[in-house]
Amino acid sequence: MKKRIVAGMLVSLMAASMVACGGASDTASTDTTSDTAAAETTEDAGSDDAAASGDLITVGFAQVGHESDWRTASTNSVQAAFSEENGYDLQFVDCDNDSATQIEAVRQFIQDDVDYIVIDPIVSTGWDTVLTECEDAGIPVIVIDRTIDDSDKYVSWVGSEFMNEGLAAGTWLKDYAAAKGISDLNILVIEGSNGSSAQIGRTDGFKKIADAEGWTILDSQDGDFTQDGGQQVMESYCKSYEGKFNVVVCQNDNEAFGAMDAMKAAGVSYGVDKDVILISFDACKAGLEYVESGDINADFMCYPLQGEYCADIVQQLESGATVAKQTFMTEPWYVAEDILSSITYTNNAGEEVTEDLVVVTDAASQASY
Ligand code: GZL
Repeated sequence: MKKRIVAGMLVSLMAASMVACGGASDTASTDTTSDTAAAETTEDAGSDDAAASGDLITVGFAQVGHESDWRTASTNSVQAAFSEENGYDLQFVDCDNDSATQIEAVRQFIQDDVDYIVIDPIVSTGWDTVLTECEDAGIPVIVIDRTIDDSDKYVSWVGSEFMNEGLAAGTWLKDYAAAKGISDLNILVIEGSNGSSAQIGRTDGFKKIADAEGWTILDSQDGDFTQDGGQQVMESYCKSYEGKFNVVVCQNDNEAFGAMDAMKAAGVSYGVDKDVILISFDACKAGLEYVESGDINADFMCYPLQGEYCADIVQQLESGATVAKQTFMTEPWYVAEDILSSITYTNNAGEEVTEDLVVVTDAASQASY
């Protein structure tokens, strides 16, 4: 029986708002695999009488850090979903982009005997040992956002298909350059935090198109998903590749903000019909405002508001339902100009997909996170 903190006030758990297994909203789709074992594990936790007693469900959340606008939106989403009035006692740890700190946080959650553990893994490997410890302790683990690639000892994952984000960006650049009559593409990439599944997927997806098209990627360095990182890498690029590049790919908006500052200081223009085509990922509000102004040519959304999906999974487990092993966010691709209406590419599942491009309006940028 898991220890639960009796609520200071009568709490109404979210069972009624629970999403049935396989249910998908307009920003998510689930795969067919499900995980019954975890539901049984949770039933063993005595969840049947918890709701009756109004106990809070204790959730330990080991968050990547606070490196970007995306991360802030992600943290706010999880904290809102796992609030006390929603029936939770959320133990939140900002792991400051440090993997050792993150593993330590998970071990502390085990010692604290929380009911559930939520992890946004800074890097995708090095997880099997501590996930085995969670399994041995009978604590279900839910992974959000980035993926864990060296262990499947978790109940469910909610996040994005990063490879498709990279494939979409490369496909858009191919079609955009053709439409603009630009035949020679010399590309600089500012990658996200090395070893994160977001960095791996966006890098590999974009490179697949680049290799197929014979593009030259002059350099690809780690900007750590931060504005400072993007600025420092771009300052170095402006010196090393002065006059030799006409495309910059930043693997998140905060890196793009830093890269813009560096290019401006170096006298390099960027955006629609400028020296450099600027591509970004995340599509946060500030990023889309730059797309709307034409400073960023295209911004590939990565949807951060995953807290409600994660809480729905907890509620499904609390009620003994089976849960989908994976829930994918569905994400629009934003562009500054309406010269292309859609892109068609073979996605990471081997399916040929055609996806609309969204020309950013004030409504779209202000509606973003
Ligand atoms: C992607 C997420 C990445 C964002 C960055 O899902 O993990 O980390 O793209 C964030 O903005 O820092």
